[in-house]
Amino acid sequence: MARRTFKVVLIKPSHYDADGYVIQWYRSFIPSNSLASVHGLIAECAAEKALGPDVDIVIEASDECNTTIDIKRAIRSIRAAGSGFVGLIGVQSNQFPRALDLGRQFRAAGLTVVMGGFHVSGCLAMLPELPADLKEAIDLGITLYAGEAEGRMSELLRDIDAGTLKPVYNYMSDLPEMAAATMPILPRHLVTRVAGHYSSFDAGRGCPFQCSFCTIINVQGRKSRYRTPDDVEAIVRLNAEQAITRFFVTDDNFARNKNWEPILDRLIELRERRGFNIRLLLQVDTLCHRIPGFIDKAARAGCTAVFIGLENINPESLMGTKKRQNKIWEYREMLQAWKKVKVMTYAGYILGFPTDTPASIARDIEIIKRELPIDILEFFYLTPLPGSEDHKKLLTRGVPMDPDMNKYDLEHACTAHPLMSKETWERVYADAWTQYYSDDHIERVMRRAVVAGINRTKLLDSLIVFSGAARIEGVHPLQFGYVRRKVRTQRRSGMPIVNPLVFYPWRAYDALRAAGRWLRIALRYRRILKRVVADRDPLGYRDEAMQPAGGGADHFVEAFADKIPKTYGAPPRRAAEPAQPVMAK
Ligand code: B12
Ligand code: SF4
Repeated sequence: MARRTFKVVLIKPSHYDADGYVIQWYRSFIPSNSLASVHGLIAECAAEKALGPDVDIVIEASDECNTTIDIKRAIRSIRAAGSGFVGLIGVQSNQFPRALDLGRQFRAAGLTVVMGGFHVSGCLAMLPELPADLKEAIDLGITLYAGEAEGRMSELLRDIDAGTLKPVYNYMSDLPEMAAATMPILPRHLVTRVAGHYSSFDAGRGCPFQCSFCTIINVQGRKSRYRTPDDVEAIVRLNAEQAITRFFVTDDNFARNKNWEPILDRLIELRERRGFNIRLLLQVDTLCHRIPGFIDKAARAGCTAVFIGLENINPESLMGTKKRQNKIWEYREMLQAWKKVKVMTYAGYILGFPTDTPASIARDIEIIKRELPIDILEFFYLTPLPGSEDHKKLLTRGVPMDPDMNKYDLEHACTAHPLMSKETWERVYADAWTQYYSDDHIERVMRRAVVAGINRTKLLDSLIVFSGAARIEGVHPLQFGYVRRKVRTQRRSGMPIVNPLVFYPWRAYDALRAAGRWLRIALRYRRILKRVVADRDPLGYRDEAMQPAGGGADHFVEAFADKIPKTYGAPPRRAAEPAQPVMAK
């Protein structure tokens, strides 16, 4: 039989900005683990000759956050091969409209298109019937893939090749084992499109907690599944062969991965005995400091930064969303424990819990600045993400939610708030960034970092990005990248393609204005750092957040004393001091 090629074009879609242009950068900030996972699975099918010995499976993968997709070229390449398909990878709800626009163009050219990711999986997991947007995709002839593809990718490829593809594949009730699962891996030329050349892997999936705003538990399950230390070592070695040793470990809560210790031990061994220059970004919970040895081992394994879902400091809000595991009286100790091992902390903070008001939010941010030694704070709207319990409840009760999925990016108000109008909530979100990233607080964070011995240049870069992304570029830092691109012809369907004579002058002005604003922030923060370092005794700096936890020093615990639940280890419940609203400066 003659040899033939089966061409696979994998695209991780981005989403649209307010003007309808694709959010895209010359270099993105964080790698896509969904793309690495699906790429790894198809590369395995290629190596195993899943479509027969005479068929070469050829993959071309792109992350739209850092690459402009040449749709015509992709169509030509699949047509030239004679067989193949387009995979729309890891499509989140906010990326669904963009994914649909891409899918529509490939379907118009008669190509096979398969879409997977959290929007499809979350909707199929939680909703009694397919929502209208998923029905639209099926009507266009796009196949929907719900659930994880480990152990079953070759089946899909064979269906495509044989022309027996189904409209929907639903594996939501069959979560694959992670031990010895296929490795997520991307070739070096794709990893280098991410700033700092970070790649990614998930050492486990699933989370035991039950936060009502979270989709993860309903898609990946509440039982943790995890890779073995051998698997993780193999992923690290495979990447190291292509000179990649920095990783974002995407477990939503690595501290709850039952294999965390042997995995970290193995990474420590690679780092300390075998000379691997490993760097890790981890996501952890607020109780990780209670796990003996966890923080020390994470630091020794190369962890330089952690993402922590702080979510809120008001116990009432945390209880309301079933985030019972977050105990505010532990926050300071936990943050100090990371500081002690020189690891930078990024904390997520959600705005718009039912009891939040502009005054309470402003007060709480001021308390955080003063009393918690957080380096970077990032804000999100409380959002009913499809796939979450919150979304399902609102839908069942008929509560209106924004029908535009492009807005489900945690940067838009998607449903009504009981105490704040949409406009007020939006103002509160914008003000939160300004309030936290005030110059006096930047100085405070840098002073604390100098005392802790945290890498100053890295911290300065992060402070610049997190301070400017939402305010200058209008995008959340998690979607940020370096050097913004806006492609005139890749606009949201239904929005007009602007005449080049209008578009390019507008774009030049837009880019120059943003560059000027970035430069101003960068210079200002550099001056602050210089001042901090030039201080006569920078190591002698002390403030409230650096005082030992407990012992009457954490005033914010007192402020919320009457709301603290009666659980084990909680400080005694008593009437709270009436908290004075502190307005943003
Ligand atoms: C790492 C991560 C990021 C990274 C990288 C994105 C990525 N997808 O890799 C960054 C930091 C950039 C990011 C950003 C955001 N993220 Co995010 N992120 C995650 C996280 C923690 C892990 C993603 C992952 O790697 N999962 C593992 C992979 C393997 O699972 P998967 O994508 O479902 O893919 C499997 C299957 O679905 C299937 N599959 C997927 N695609 C395809 C395609 C085909 C053809 C086939 C056959 C199969 C298939 O096979 C895969 C392997 O089994 C998830 C939570 C989670 N636990 O998954 C949130 C999550 C995906 N993010 C979410 C959100 C909301 C965002 C943001 C909007 C804001 C934010 N606060 O994080 C931004 C969006 C910006 C952007 N451009 O992506 C939500 C999405 C919810 C939803 N309903 O859409 C999640 C679920 C977390 C949550 N809060 O609930 N994120
Ligand atoms: S928000 Fe985090 S801690 Fe809560 S259920 Fe989801 S993954 Fe687990």
